[in-house]
Amino acid sequence: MCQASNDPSRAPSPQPLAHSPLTRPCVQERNKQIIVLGLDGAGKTSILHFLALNRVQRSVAPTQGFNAVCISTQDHQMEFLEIGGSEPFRCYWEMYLSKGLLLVFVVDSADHKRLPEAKKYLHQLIGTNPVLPLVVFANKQDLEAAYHITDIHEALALSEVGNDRKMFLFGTQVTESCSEIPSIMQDARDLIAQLAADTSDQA
Ligand code: G3D
Ligand code: MG
Repeated sequence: MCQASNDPSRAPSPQPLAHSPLTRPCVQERNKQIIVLGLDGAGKTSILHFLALNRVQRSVAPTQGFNAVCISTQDHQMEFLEIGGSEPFRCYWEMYLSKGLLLVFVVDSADHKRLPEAKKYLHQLIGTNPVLPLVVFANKQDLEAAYHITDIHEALALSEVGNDRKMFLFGTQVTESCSEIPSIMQDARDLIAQLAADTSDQA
């Protein structure tokens, strides 16, 4: 399915093949995307919907391809590009990451078995750029089996992401009990907006 080349200029155009009718790509921000990656089922789409709509959207279908979501804050408009996390889509990750402003990486904190796999992909990805900012969401913190963020930090070897990289880790949950956007989501959104603006200024 993936093209053989890793040359980003030859990467397929990021068509939002699957996005909720409630969320939309930005009109003009196409070349300034925040790339959202992580294994299938980690909660990438749920987090994006939550950040965009300030509420939980149930019945999220697995992302088949790309999911572009525009999120506006007071000062910024940000386009997030989620790429499907299942095997056939992972070979696209690196191509799009090379054009991204920063990487948002989502893990299911209760999926202990697949954390080594998530770690492997994460380190492959960030190995391609020593300064690309990284924001990790240790999601599904509501689940009883969820690892605490300190354990996620260790499981993903986040101390090894490089001294020149800005790296942040948030413990999150996207559940119906969140009637209002929790402050951690608000903080994450503000931080991502700031990082994206800084990286964009430097480009
Ligand atoms: P993905 O985009 O990373 O593939 P999704 O993941 O956002 O599609 O979410 C996969 C499943 O996990 C969805 O459930 C979603 O509702 C659920 N989920 C997402 N975030 C959380 C969370 O913080 N806590 C819990 N308990 N579940 C979460 P379904 O049942 O639709 O597969
Ligand atoms: Mg998805």
